[in-house]
Amino acid sequence: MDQSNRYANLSLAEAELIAAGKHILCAYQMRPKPGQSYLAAAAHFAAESSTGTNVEVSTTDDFTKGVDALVYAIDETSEEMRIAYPLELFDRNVIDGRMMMVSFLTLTIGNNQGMGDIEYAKMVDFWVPPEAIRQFDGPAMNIAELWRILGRPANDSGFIAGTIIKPKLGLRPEPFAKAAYEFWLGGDFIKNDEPQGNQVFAPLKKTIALVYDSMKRAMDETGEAKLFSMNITADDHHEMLARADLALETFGPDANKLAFLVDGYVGGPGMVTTARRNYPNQFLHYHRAGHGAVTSPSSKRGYTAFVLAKMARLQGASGIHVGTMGYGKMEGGADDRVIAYMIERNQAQGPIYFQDWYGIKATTPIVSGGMNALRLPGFFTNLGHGNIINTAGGGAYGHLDGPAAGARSLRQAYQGWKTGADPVEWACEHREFARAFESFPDDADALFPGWRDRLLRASA
Ligand code: CAP
Ligand code: MG
Repeated sequence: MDQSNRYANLSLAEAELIAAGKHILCAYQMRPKPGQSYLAAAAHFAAESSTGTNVEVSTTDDFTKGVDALVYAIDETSEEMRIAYPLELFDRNVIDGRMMMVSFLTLTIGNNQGMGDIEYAKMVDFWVPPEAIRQFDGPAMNIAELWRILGRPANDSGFIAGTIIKPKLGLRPEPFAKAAYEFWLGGDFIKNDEPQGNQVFAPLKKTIALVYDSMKRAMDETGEAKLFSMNITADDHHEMLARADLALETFGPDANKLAFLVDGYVGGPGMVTTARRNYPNQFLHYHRAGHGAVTSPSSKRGYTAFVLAKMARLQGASGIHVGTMGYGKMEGGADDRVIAYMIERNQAQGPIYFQDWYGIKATTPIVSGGMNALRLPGFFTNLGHGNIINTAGGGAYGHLDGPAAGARSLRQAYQGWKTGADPVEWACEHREFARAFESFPDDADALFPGWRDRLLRASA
């Protein structure tokens, strides 16, 4: 059934929709199944994503039609489709009237992901009007709070050297806490790896107490504040709260040095909001494990990593993993810097829409995945700054001289980049950075050909 006379209006001007601010606009890459008219398939997509189904129903009235989602632009050649969703469509909390991310997803990336007449559709960008931005929680805090705790100015205070306790699983409490202590002797920030929690071989109650002891000893020995991002991911809301409360009680006077990590993609919007609303004084660390199932360029459905990050800022993530923009081990490319710009700036141009965030707090880019000191300089140059949290697991625990040296090599990589120094020259004067070349020789050969002769000459 061709519903384009109801669910499409190609005369709608995007600029007017933006000026009016009464719709959330979504841009998709969409291909209909063979034999379908592009516009008819798009209209059916909009119907299924708002007020309709595959047939007319007798209960529809004029009000219903007034809140139809409308296809307002299509380009069959580039397979682009843009839909305007009236704000009235989205569910609101009964407790405080605010909007919820799960409703945005249920409508815009819901049933429309499995329709019989749609080959595939993937959201590549969306635009949120001021009214809707005000209706989401947004971040309670971000890297500025962490810089303050680290004793730095709250603006433009640069790189936070972090790691992930590795191996990913299999450490009992004592070796886990030892690994944390050793990194903290040289670095700032440690996160649980995304699956680490309350495994039977590392009961959280014992582990978190030992981790806090490690933090205190490292702070005493270095004279520096340290940060720990603890995983509170769990199916049960009450389990999340139990883990967070246990950690806050354990850290006591150092509770401000505790961030809470949530595996936000697999956990879903509810889990993110549980952390955001119950612990607004803790940095909310959004780990996106699993996102590749929909965000990978090989996936033609779902939404992109850019869309995921934008949703995370609306929901109130203090920081979210943005990938390594082609410099690490995960999928991604240099242009992914737009993901960082969209979450850290008050205004930014996305792939389709220009978004003004109207002053809500930024979400901090967290850069992780195969990173080490050698890969950082190119990353910083591509991004244009180092106001990020970097978590390098292999890059710290794979350093030949141990985690503390690995941590120092990360810090030195940033310091060298800030000065504009040639990395190999910088290595001649900075031992831990130099030893990263020997720790990760394949990277060194690929990134800095001829480094051995230059380093060895300098040390001769
Ligand atoms: C990195 C990491 C991170 C991924 C997340 C891992 O470890 O801990 O979870 O990088 O990817 O488990 O692989 P390494 P992203 O530093 O040892 O690679 O940040 O792209 O979501
Ligand atoms: Mg991990």
